[in-house]
Amino acid sequence: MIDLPSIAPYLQALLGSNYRLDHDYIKIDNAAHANKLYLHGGGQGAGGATDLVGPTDGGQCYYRYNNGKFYNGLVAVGFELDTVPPGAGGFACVPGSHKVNFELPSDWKVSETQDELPECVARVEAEAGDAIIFTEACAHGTVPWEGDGERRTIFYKYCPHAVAWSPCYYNADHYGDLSERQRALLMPPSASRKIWEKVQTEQSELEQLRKGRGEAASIDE
Ligand SMILES: O=C(O)CCC(=O)C(=O)O
Repeated sequence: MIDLPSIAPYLQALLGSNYRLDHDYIKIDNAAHANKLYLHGGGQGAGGATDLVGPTDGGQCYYRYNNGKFYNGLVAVGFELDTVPPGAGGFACVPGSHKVNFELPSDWKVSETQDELPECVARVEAEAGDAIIFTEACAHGTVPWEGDGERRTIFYKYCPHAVAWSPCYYNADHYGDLSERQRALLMPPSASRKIWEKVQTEQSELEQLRKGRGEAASIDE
């Protein structure tokens, strides 16, 4: 799931070839969890000082297009496990907001019910099995759930290799049978993979040295 051939070309176009999986989670929307819509993210600091993802100066939620290439601080892939019919709820965003240079008006950001959604919000219907790919720089959120069943969504969030959102990193050794590409996607952040490999070698040399010292100390005792 983290490196599907049908998804990878989009991630490569939006993030360049050197990207990593930063974090993942599952979200369930149903009658018991029909949360209000809180539009968050937004390009060039549009989320503003009270943004849900933290006060944004445009730094972490950036979107840029230069010399024929896209640059994004975080790109999400949401796999819908259930069909989200029109009017039920689900993903929504403000198209084009990844390019705006000022904060969304605060009275647009929160909608307690679907009736309150501002006109600029586009809802996205989905069939079970669809993936919704979006840049976190686009103001987005979850429409309050008013459907019959429930919506279960798996999110994978990717960023450029030098960027980190989550304070926790994956350890590829904890997952069996990974391809080289999958292992590379799970690497902790660093400006280049070579730096990470060098640090790993130094760490294991250090551990060996420590072990050696420990053994020498217990012989002395
Ligand atoms: O429910 C959704 O698809 C929106 C999720 C969301 O806001 C996010 O992942 O930041």
